[in-house]
Amino acid sequence: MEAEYYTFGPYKIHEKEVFYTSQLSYALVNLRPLLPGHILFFQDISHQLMEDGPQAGQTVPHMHVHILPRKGGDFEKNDEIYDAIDMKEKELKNKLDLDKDRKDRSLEEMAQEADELRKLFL
Ligand code: AMW
Repeated sequence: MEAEYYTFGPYKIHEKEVFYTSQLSYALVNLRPLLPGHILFFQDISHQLMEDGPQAGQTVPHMHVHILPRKGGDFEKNDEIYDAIDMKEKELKNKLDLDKDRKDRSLEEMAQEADELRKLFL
């Protein structure tokens, strides 16, 4: 059977990366998570209600919400996570060297995480 793909801006998202769907929403694991469990969520109503587009710091032109599970001490200064999301390609890249370990994950690795998360919605 042919795999189903979802659209995320210019990207094709393999169904194995998607762990939750409803009539108006879907959620997928991240190709380059900033923290373990960093996932992306899409909901049909969100673009009417929320900040969208490059002005909101988007790099992928498709309305989405980041969900990042936080742990004490994951960032030296708690709110640096927001800078990491907004400016990861710029100043913080040198300061925190966040992208050093940020490599594209394989479909297998993402599918494994999505399988685990999917169980939460059974
Ligand atoms: W933005 O800067 O648009 O708010 O965030 C885009 C997010 O999408 C980043 O966290 C990035 O790692 C993630 N991402 C980009 N391409 C893919 C993909 N093909 N599959 C899953 N996540 C992706």
